[in-house]
Amino acid sequence: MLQSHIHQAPYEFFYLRRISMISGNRGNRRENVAVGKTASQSSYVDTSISANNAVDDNTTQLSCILTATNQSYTWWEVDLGEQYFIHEVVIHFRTGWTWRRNGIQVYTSISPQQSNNGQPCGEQISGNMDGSGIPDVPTRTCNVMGRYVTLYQATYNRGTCGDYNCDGTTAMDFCEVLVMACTPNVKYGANCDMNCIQRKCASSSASCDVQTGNCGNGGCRPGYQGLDCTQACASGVKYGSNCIKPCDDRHCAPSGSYRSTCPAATGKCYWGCDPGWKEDDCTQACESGVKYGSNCMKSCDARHCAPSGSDKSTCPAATGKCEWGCTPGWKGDDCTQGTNLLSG
Ligand SMILES: [Ca+2]
Repeated sequence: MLQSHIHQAPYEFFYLRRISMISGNRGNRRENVAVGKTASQSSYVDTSISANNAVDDNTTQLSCILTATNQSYTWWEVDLGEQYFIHEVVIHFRTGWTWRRNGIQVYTSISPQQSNNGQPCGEQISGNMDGSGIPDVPTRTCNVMGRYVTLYQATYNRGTCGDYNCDGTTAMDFCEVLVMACTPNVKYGANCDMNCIQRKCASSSASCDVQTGNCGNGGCRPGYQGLDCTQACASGVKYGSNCIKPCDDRHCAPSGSYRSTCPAATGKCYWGCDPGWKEDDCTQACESGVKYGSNCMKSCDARHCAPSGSDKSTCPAATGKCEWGCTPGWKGDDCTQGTNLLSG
């Protein structure tokens, strides 16, 4: 079997060695975070064919890797340099060497593995030992945080051509491994299809959790809720930041028979507040004994209430009504109308 490798090398590697120096289209797949990272592998047939050929942004047949044949297992691993929320891994196999596919398992991990101990991404690449039934570009879904991506192969394979060229054993032979991750602070979600910029976070500089889009402690802009603040408040039911304020808790003044609507952001009452309440959403009571009336515009001290003995009248927030009537010269429930003015 060793003999066959020696014969095999010139035939198989001429193109790989020559083309591996050609640079790829770096930068045009912003979410493939494997491009340009550092790869290693368990064994080589020719060490001049770099493990990095599978992360050089060239998916063609002209820049590939090959682990050695006649091993009990082989692995290839890329270090992404930092942790990413890895959505999926896409493998571009060499199309002429299909018997080096069956049984490969994709793993992710936080620390280097170089084995089969990582977190599996979906099912094994599986079909027949000659590779029939296995696509040229399979995809495996991970949806997990990871820094390392490992392809591991311990399945003995063989092609059907009948000579040494069809020895597969546990060798792997692929041209590119794409590690599709959400671009940090740009996209989020399992499919990387959510845009951080479309969230309604309270702070424009809020972080963007790569899995959930969580806006962080700052919460949501008024009128929105949810971890990623993309869900509007239930119309006419809740309002405000994170939609925690019930519309029914407001004390809006009606306009005739019309009740105010409940704007999701502010909850503002269109026609002001019921007497005894203030602020745009009429949820704050007048300061007790100091102000009263609609929107708390009237001062308790400006009334001319008659005392009862040494007791001064209280100041009901809604009406400001004097309990024991007015001092001479004044009238009205809150004793703010001068009788002299009317008689003059
Ligand atoms: Ca490549």
